[in-house]
This record gives sequence, C-alpha cells and structure tokens, in this order.
Amino acid sequence: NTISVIGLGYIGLPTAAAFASRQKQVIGIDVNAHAVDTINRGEIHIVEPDLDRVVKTAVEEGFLRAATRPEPADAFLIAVPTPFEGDHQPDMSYVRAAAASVAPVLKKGDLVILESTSPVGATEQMAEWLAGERPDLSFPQQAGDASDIHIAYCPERVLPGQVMIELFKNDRVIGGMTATSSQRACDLYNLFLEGECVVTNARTAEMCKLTENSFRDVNIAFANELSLICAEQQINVWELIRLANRHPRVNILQPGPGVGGHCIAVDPWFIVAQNPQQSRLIRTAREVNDAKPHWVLEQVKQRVAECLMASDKRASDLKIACFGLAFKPDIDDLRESPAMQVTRLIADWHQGSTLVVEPHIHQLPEKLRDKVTLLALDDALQQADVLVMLVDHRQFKAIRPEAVQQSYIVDTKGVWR
Ligand code: SAJ
Repeated sequence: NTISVIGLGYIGLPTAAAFASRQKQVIGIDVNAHAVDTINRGEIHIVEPDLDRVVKTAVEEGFLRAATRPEPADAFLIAVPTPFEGDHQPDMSYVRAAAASVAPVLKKGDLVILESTSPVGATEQMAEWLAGERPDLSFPQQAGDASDIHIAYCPERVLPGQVMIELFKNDRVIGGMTATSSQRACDLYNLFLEGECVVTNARTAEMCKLTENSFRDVNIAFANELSLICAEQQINVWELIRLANRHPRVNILQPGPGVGGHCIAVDPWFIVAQNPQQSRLIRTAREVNDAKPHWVLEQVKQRVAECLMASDKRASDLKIACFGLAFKPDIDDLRESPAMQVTRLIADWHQGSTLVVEPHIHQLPEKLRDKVTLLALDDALQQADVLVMLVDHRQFKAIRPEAVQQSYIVDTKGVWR
C-alpha cells in the first residue's frame, strides 16, 4: 500500500516521514522543486528537531521519495497551506489546486484525507471538487458508505519544536464523511500513532481544530489584557498571575509581545469569517492580541522619553536593544513573530540605533537587515540605554541580575520581573 502526502511543509513532511519510519511506501508531493530535490537527497528544507534524522533514514532505506506531480497511491493526505486573505477570509486555493492535481490519479477504493486547517464545510467542498473532476467515480456525498472514494478530515495538532514527539503521541480527531471513511483513516494513522483515534464527522473535526487554537488565543488575550490593566494600576502582572493561579480552578496563561506562529493568530479568523454575529469574544481576543505589539512600542517610547529626560543624550545617540526575534522561546522560527514586528516598529520609529540579540540566528532576516544590528548578548547589555525583552529564551532567563545596569526596561515576558 502506498501513501501519498501532498504538501511537504511543517506538517506534511513530518507526517510523510512518520509513515516511512514504519516502513510504508510514501510519495511526498510538493510544487516546490527545490524542496523535492532536497528531500530526495535525504535532507530537509525546514527546521524541526529530529526531522532531519528520520527523513534521512527513510530516504536512504527507500521508503520515502518526493516528486512534483501526484502519482497513483492508495491514500492521499492533503497538508497544504490555508492562509487568510486580506479581509480575514480563508484562502482555500491551495486545497483546491491539490484536489485538482490528485483527481486524475484516483482509483476505486482510494482514501483522501484533508489535514489542512480549514473552515467548516471544507471537506464536503473538497469532495465536490473531486467529484467534479471524476464523474466516473462515486463519492460519499452521493453514494454514502458504498462510495468508490473515501474522504475524511483529520487535523494535525502538533506543537512546532516538538512535532516528532507529538505526531506520534497526541490523540487524533478523525472526521470521516462516512463510517467507512473514518475506519479507513483510523487504520491509516494507527500505522504509526501511539495516541488514540477519536471518531466524529467531518464538520465537527474541522470545528475542533479551529476551537483548539481559538481557545488558546482567547486565553492568551486574557493574559495580555491583564498586562495592560496592570501597567495602568502599577501592579506586577507576573506576580498577579502567579497568585491567581494558586486558586484550584484558575490557570491563566502568560502575557507577551503578541501572538505569533502560523496557526493561533490565523485559525480564529476562520470561525469569525463564517459566524461574524456569534463570534464576538473570539474576534475581540484576536484584536487584543494583534494590538499588543503596538502597545509595546508605546511603552518603549515612554521609556526612551524618560531616559532622554534623565540624561544629556540626544535621541539619535540612544541605543535600544531588543532581546529575541523568534515567535516563541527556544526556537529559531522568526515567521509571523510579534517580536519581529515590535523590533521593526521600534527601528522604524527610533532615530538612534536599534540592536538585536537573537542567539538562535547568525544572520538577520532581510526585512531587518538595513534597520538593526545583530549583537552578542553581553555586547548589547553593555551598549544599550533601553532594553526591550521580547522572547523568554533560555539564554535570557539565565542573565545575572547584576549584568543589567539599565533602569529603562520594557519586559514583555517577565524575565526581569
Ligand atoms: N503565547 C503567549 N502566552 C502563552 C502561550 C503562548 O503569548 O502563555 C504565544 C507564543 O509566544 C506564540 C504564540 O502564543 O507567539 C503561539 O505559541 P503556542 O506555543 O501557543 O502555539 P503554536 O502556534 O506553536 O502551536 C499551536 C498549538 N495549539 C495549541 O496549543 C492549542 C499546536 O498544538 C497546534 O498544532 C498548532 O498551533 C497548529 O499547527 O495549529
């Protein structure tokens, strides 16, 4: 039995590698020829702990290979991006293109699974697209359990940085369009899954994925809102949360410079787009979290003003050091990072130099290259007048208090609480 994974990104490639690690024949498909060549050399084009080793072994042992065009297989897993468009409407064009590319190679008995985070109804929509391309085959929407092609929605829920652990260990929600589709999908994931397959229908599974990330977004927004209130009331928000969390039924998350990554800041909008009247809390949480980087900039402006008042320096002499660019601690992923956004806002506003410390990178991303200077931790601590803590990387939490001489600090992560 051959398994085909369409889209070899942060989810597709680890999933392909997981099946291949159980000695299943896997063909990975991606439109990016560079990614395909890299994988066929046994290397990877993304950063994820342990993935390189698993892919290398799978390719060397002949269980995994990549191609740019779909080939016949028995199961197809679609794991392509579903970003949103300018007005927060989900963009399903990659799923549509993936369905169109798979349709010509489908045969009776095949299973098609959508893994991409999608609005409710997307799986039925995908089935319609497939049926439109292949009138010679029957699909669940017309033929029910007796259909030629089986279709399910099975979202991933792995944490970036721990994908190769969570992919195996997490329970998996399986939303088949029919009972047979669900059963076939369970059998497939059980090839490598140590967690449990929990069966539901496709619409519930779609909503479940959106719900998980919206839950986290709403809870982080609560913490971020508290941080604004506490700043007004001269209360240490970190101490406040620590104390409140001593209550047996309270568990507040941590505030920060905003919410980054590729899922939590995106998925809630899928719910809002489909249910604008009902999703007031989810929308507001998004707005609270998206506003946080701008609030951090205002805090920096205040500290800079105080620093200028207390010294004879001009604004253009003042150095601001930003600590961290990654979207969360102890990773090197800078995409969709609020720390990056804050750093850019500061660099665009500030007349003097903006320094950056990011122990996980050797080179600044292009967007920042001519705006800021990448420095070692100790150098930045020595040179800067104002410190802005943006990511609670291990290295920053280990800074000794006596190494910090500055009194003008914006600490978005409570590292210097
Ligand atoms: N963050 C805070 N405060 C917190 C926790 C997180 O500000 O207390 C921030 C982080 O700094 C980061 C953002 O939220 O900027 C998101 O980080 P995260 O670690 O919460 O989540 P992701 O985006 O790395 O992965 C999430 C996970 N979803 C949930 O925990 C519900 C993961 O399980 C999903 O698979 C993933 O989204 C996804 O692909 O959807």
